[in-house]
Amino acid sequence: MTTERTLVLVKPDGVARGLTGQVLARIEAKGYRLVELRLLHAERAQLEQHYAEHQGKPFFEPLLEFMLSGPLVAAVVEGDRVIEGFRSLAGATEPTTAAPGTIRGDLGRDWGLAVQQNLVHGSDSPESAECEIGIWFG
Ligand code: D4T
Repeated sequence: MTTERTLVLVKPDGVARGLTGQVLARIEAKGYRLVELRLLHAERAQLEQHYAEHQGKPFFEPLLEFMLSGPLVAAVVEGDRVIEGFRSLAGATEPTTAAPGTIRGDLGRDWGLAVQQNLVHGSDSPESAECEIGIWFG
């Protein structure tokens, strides 16, 4: 059985730029199913948990400040191999080099800041997905 759930975030840059609809449309057009959806302001404690692996890295504080800078959209998305599939839709971390056709490649760019503003997040493994869905949806 390969049906999975993944945690997707439309980060504050995506919400501020009015791209939430386009991101969700790409997810739905691909054939995945939205099972939870929420617009919220993140709390610092949630982000410290969500980005625990990056604690101590130079971009950690700028990353938290960015993620606290405005509302974001959290979604649980379901489908066969959706964890891998959404990361493929999102494209590479760096929007400058992300492939055209991907969310980051089509809609993102480098802004010369201390942290990448790359529009979306998607869980990278079943373990991360379970943990992250707990962080954002309790
Ligand atoms: P997320 O986790 O936000 O979906 O993005 P990725 O999976 O593509 O990237 P990541 O976890 O490695 O990084 C988290 C977040 O930090 C920013 N970042 C990352 C950055 O500004 N500079 C860097 O060198 C790295 C590695 C981008 C995404």
